[in-house]
Amino acid sequence: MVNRNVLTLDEFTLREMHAFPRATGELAGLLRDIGLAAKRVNVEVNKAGLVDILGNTGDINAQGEEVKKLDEYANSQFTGVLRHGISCAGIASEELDDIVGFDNAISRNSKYICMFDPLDGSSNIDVNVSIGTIFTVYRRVTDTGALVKREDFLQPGIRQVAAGYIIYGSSTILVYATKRGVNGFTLDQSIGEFCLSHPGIHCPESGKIYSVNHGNFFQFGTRVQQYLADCQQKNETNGGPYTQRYIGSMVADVHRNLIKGGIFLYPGTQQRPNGKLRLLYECNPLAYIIEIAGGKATDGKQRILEKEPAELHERSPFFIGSKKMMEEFEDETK
Ligand code: P6P
Repeated sequence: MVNRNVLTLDEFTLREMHAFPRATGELAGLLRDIGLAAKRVNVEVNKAGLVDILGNTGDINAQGEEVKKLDEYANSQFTGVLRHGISCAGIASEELDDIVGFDNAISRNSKYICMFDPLDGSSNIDVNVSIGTIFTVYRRVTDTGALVKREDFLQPGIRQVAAGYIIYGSSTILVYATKRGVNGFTLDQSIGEFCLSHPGIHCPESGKIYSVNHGNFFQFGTRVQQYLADCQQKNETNGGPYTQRYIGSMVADVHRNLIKGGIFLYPGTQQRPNGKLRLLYECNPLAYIIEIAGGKATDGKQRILEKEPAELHERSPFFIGSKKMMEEFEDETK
């Protein structure tokens, strides 16, 4: 018997709103819009193998990467619901070269902006491996009434109002954080609603999983190489043994570590000193979530959330995970 007393995402965001007497409902509305787009993307991801939506569009995105058809579809869905909602003044996306201001009276007067990677891990689409969406919400810093500007987006991660991700996998889960906590909602296909399945997520202080692409090992700095070698030498006498897990979809790797404990590493290399991952709409949202859940996230030198972004699509080395594992990593690599 399914428990129908479980809160849906909409019910939960409205209940959270009551905790803030001056809340206008805009954030709750924005999160509901994100949930709607996620349900539409989920339908296409689930049947991607059956319809002609796999593969590439032939276009190249802002990152110089081939745009998969599902990437483009996901981008259009998240952009569309936010443009037609009442809570978002503009967006930035991994799939778009520049910011997009929503030029209508309601949107221009909205106080939030949203940034997202509409489909992270898209190289896994064609082989049925979990993929995800990552999103973040900020208050705009320019005056409402006018179109948003780049400074509304180039804000440090500590100013995030909310951040979250959706994983389209064995089940579809939406996890989002505000300063009040991290909560997970699993899609109940029978009623078409995200239902509260993981209330109050806390990242275990420690763990035994490390997640890295070992194929890049000889391109990493010597301190990171030494840390990874130490991970492989862990045993029952020194806090191990550790297990190495790497899915190739960061959302899935980070979600597993958030629930079970662990560390995810995407270091810089000689060729790419700032690594591969995007600060604004990949690193910052996941760093916000992990910190609210009790974990840590750095670029190897400083707290991710304190980095002052200079460019919309700038990259950052990324180390994120359980508090004690991150402290051990920092001790070993400083
Ligand atoms: P590599 C997917 O393309 C992604 O952005 C992350 O989701 C993932 O963790 C990483 O890149 C995988 O990159 O270089 O290990 O294949």
